[in-house]
Amino acid sequence: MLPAIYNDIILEFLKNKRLAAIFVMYFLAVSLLFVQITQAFFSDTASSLSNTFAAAAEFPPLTSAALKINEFSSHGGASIEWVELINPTGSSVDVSGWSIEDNNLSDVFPTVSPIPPGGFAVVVPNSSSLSVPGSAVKITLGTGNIGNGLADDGDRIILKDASATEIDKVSYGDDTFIFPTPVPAPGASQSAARIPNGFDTDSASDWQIDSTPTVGTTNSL
Ligand SMILES: [Ca+2]
Ligand SMILES: [Ca+2]
Ligand SMILES: [Ca+2]
Repeated sequence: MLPAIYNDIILEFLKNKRLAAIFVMYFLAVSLLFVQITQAFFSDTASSLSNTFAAAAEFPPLTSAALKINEFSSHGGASIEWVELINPTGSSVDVSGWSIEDNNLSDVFPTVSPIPPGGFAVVVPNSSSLSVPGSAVKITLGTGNIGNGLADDGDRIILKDASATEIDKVSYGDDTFIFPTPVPAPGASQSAARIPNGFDTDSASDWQIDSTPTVGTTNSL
């Protein structure tokens, strides 16, 4: 039971519409003042007295300043292996003279067309008969395999620019050279792919096994 005085106030409220209107206006004014003081209304990042709210962490980085190794297929003989690169930048990138290496050897890229903004390239060994979409730049190595071949059980792939600066790298299977817990080794007809496309936090968790590889096109599962 409410004390009698509250009953009186409620009764007075119901009888007196003017008093009710004043109360509602007072409530709105206090609410607006609160929003103005705290700046905590419709804002991505705001401080509200002792609390801080940040929305930015929920959004992954969309682009990077450099090319990425975006997908690779390593299972089976060296002649059917391939490595996909993505250019997530807003400018064309000429990878002529860049190199790719595994746990054993480095191969220099021949002269090729620049990779357009948002475009793909596919690195294949000299003996490859892989069909690559016309929209992707095909980089056929003149020196045999990708390194000494990408081992099925585990290996590493390192991309370097023409100045031998490391641009991106990944290790998979039993090769812990780059990641302490490497990307799982793809099986027959599988690839390992960055999901989402081009996503890079320098962690093996950026990668997933894809049973329907997307050579030269956008990764998706
Ligand atoms: Ca292999
Ligand atoms: Ca190798
Ligand atoms: Ca792909």
